[in-house]
Amino acid sequence: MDRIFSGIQPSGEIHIGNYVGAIRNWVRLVDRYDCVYCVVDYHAITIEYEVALMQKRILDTATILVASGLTPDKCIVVVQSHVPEHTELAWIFNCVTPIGELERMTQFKEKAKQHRQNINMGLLDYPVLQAADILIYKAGYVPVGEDQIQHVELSREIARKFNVRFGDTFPEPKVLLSDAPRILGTDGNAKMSKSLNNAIGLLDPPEAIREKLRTAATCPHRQRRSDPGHPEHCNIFTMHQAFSKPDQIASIDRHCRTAGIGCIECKEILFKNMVEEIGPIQDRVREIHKRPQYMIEVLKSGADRCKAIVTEVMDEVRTKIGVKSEWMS
Ligand code: AQP
Repeated sequence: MDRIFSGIQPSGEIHIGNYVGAIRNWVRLVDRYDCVYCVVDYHAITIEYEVALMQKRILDTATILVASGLTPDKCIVVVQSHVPEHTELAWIFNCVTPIGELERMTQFKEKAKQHRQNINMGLLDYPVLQAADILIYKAGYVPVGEDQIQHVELSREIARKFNVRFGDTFPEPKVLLSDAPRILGTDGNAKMSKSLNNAIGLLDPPEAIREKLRTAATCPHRQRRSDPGHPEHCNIFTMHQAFSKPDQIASIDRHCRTAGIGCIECKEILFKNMVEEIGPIQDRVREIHKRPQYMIEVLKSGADRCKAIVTEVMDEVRTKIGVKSEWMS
């Protein structure tokens, strides 16, 4: 089976953009691929964060993955810092990655604007660590949201540069997009993000979700109930495409265009469908919380299973780049 790798940062509350853009797709892939899904905590320290909250965020993020269906019988769930070989390989990749490639990354430019007081090397180097995360498992496919396409393309380039310099070692990983690769925030402007105040949390209680949807931006061209809407310009419609059934989507599309349905009614249908889908995940999170030892076992066994893979790959890499001293083993 081909291998898949993807990661998620424990940088805040996981939201429905993370869910439909990544996690739900990850679940759909476990039967066809050998999957490694990672809570990328070393990526999350590239921005300001609360040290005291980090352990909880790591566990909460991993719990959501398992509760969404990524159970250890189907895939590996692991924490990045539990497998230090990721950062070792990132250092080696640093030495084949041109700085200019990193400076042109859209996410770096955006994060640098967002965090002007803390533009650190980690922020610039983020995609190199991401390339190491993927390539240390020799993963062929990386299921991500649209915002991560550029980074996965850079991992292909890093793999190519390493292979040319040191001999064929790594595959060139390909992006797998979900059917909802870009969900905007409730502001209808920016990508839904953990760090912007525009997200619907996957674990938000139903009433909080209803309230966030009530005030969420809709089609900007529709000012009054009687105005025909343009679903292609409406983030609520994008969310319908992610959460509603095909016949409902078609009906909303038709009735919105003719002003046959108002935004309030449209949002209520979305609310019901959203809660129907994420409610069972919230229930499973509550169940897992009753057995805290369970997540510890999942993550310890995840790290053990990854160790077996990465030890072999790092041995090959150290040999190829000429730093392996036989007399040390
Ligand atoms: N709005 C989104 N729509 C679709 N997919 C999304 N993803 C993130 N936001 C959306 C996808 O979720 C996966 C995990 O993302 P991440 O946590 O590693 O980092 P991110 O993309 O930076 O997510 P956030 O929420 O925007 O976090 P912050 O605010 O901390 O930067 C990825 O596959 C991503 O594409």
